[in-house]
Amino acid sequence: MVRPAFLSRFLAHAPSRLALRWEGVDHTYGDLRALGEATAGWLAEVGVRPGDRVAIQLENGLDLVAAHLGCMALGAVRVPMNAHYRAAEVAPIVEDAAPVLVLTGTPELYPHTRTAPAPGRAAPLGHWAGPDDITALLFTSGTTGRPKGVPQTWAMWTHNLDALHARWHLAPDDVLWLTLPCFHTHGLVLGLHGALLRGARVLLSERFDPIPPPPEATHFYGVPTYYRRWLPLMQESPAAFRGFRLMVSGSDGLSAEVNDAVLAATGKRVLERYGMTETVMITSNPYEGERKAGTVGTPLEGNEVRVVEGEVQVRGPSVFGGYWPRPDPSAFTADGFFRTGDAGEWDEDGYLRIVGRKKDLVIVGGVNVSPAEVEHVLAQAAGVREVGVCGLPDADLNEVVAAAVVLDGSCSVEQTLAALREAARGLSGLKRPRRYAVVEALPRNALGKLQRARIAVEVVFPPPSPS
Ligand code: MCA
Ligand code: AMP
Repeated sequence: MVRPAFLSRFLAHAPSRLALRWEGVDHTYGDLRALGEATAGWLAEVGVRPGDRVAIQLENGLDLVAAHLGCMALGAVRVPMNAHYRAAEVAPIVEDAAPVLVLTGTPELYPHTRTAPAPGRAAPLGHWAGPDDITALLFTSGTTGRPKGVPQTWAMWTHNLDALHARWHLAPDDVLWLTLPCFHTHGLVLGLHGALLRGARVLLSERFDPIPPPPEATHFYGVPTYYRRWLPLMQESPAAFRGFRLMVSGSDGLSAEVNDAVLAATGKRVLERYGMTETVMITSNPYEGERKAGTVGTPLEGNEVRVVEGEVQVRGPSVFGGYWPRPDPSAFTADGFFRTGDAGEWDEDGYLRIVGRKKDLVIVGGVNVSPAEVEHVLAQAAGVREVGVCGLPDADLNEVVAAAVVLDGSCSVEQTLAALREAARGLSGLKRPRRYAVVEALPRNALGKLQRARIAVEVVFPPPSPS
C-alpha cells in the first residue's frame, strides 16, 4: 500500500534527532517511531483495524502523542475530542463518529463506548493508509448547535503545512514551544504534526501560562489571549523573549494594539494568520516583508481566496471535501469555494482583514462556541421561557458568552438565575455565560428569527458574575 507522503517524511528524520520534550525528558524521532509502533501494536491487539475511528480525549502529554502516533502507524482515523468537554458535549460526537475505541482519562463520559486509558507494548509498523485517506475527523462547533464532523486528509495537511512552512521559513533546527491544547487544528495540526513533518523539535507543555519561555524555544504559536496575558512579563523582562525567531497568532483576531505593544516590548512583531478546521490555514502574513497588524496577510500558496458580498471564500488543495456524516452542500458555492462565514475585506496591498462574522458564533479564548448549543442547554432551566445567547467583548478572552433570558414567571429571578448557572454546568467552562440579563422579549426579525447580534447591542447586561 502507498504510504502517505506525510508518514514517509516523518519516518525519514534521523532517529537520533531530538523530537519532543515532555516533563523534562527528551525523546528522539527514533523514540517516537518506537512509541508509534508499540501503540499501533497494542491498538491492533485490542481489535482496532486500519480505517477504524479511534477517539482521543486527552490533555497534552506523552499519552496523547502516543495515541496519535499509534493511530498514524496503524492507519486508524483519529477523532480528537476536547478534553474539557462534559457528557452532553461528547454524546453527539460519539454518536456521529461511532469510534470503536475512546482513549481517555474520563471513561465515565462514555457509558456506551469502549474506552481505554493509555497505550503500551511493541509490534512492527504494518499498515498504512493511502495518501488521500482521512487521517483525522475533527468536530467543530456547528452554528446550528450540533458539532459538525470535518474529515481531514493526509493530503490537506501536507499541502497546507508545506505552504505554511515555506511562508514562515520553518526549518528542522527550529524548536517550537507548544502550549496549545492538541485537540484543535491549531495545536494538533499546525503545532504537533507541523513539527513532526518538518523534523523540528517540540517542547510540549500541559497548557499556556504566562511564564518565561524555555530558552531553547525559537517558535511559538498562540491565540490572542496568550499574548495579552504575556504582555506584563514582556514589558518587565523582554530579554526572556530574545530566543524567539517567530511568534504566531491565530484562531481569533489579535488586536493591533496588543500586537503593537508586543513589538514595543520585545522588538518582535507577532505574525498573524487565518484559518479554519475545514480549510486548515487560508492566509498568512509574511515572514519577510511587512507583517501588518490587524490583517491576516495574503493567501497561502495553493489557495484561491475571494471576498464575495463581504464573505471570505476559499478553494484549494487544503480545503475539506464536506461535512461528515451529514454533508451540507450549502457550505460550498456552485464553483466549489468553501463559504467561511467570516466577513473580510482586502486592503490596498492585497492583505486580508477579517472584519466580522456572518455566522452565529462566539469565539472565547480561541475556542468556538455555538450560541444555539448554549441556548439549548439553558432553555432546560426552571423559570425560563426563552433564552438568546451572544458574545460580548472581553479584554482577556476577546469575547465571552452572555445570555438574555425571558422568564416564564414560575420562579423568582434569583431562582431562575441559579437554575441557569446549574444548567450551564453541563457545558465546558468557556461555553458557560459570564453575563446574564433578564429581558421582556428577545430581538427577532419579522419572520420571528432570533437576532443574536442585536442582543449584544440592545441588551444592558449587569457586570460579570462568576461562571
Ligand atoms: C479551558 N476550558 C475550556 C477550554 N479551555 N473549555 C472548552 N474548550 C477549551 N479549549 C474551560 C476549563 O475546563 C474551565 O472550566 C474553564 O474553561 C476555565 O479554564 P482555565 O484553564 O482557567 O481557562 P483559562 O486559563 O482562562 O484558559 C483559556 C485559554 C484556553 C488559555 C484561552 O482556553 C486556551 O488555551 N485556548 C486555546 C484554544 C485553541 O487552541 N483554539 C484553537 C481552535 P471549569 O471552570 O469547569 O474548570 S481554532 C483553530 O484550530 C483554527 C483552525 C485556527 O485558526 O487556529
Ligand atoms: P475553527 O472552526 O475552530 O477552526 O475556527 C475557525 C474560525 O476562527 C474562523 O472561521 C474565524 O472566524 C476564526 N479565526 C481564525 N483565525 C483568525 C484570525 N487570525 N482572525 C480572526 N478570526 C480568526
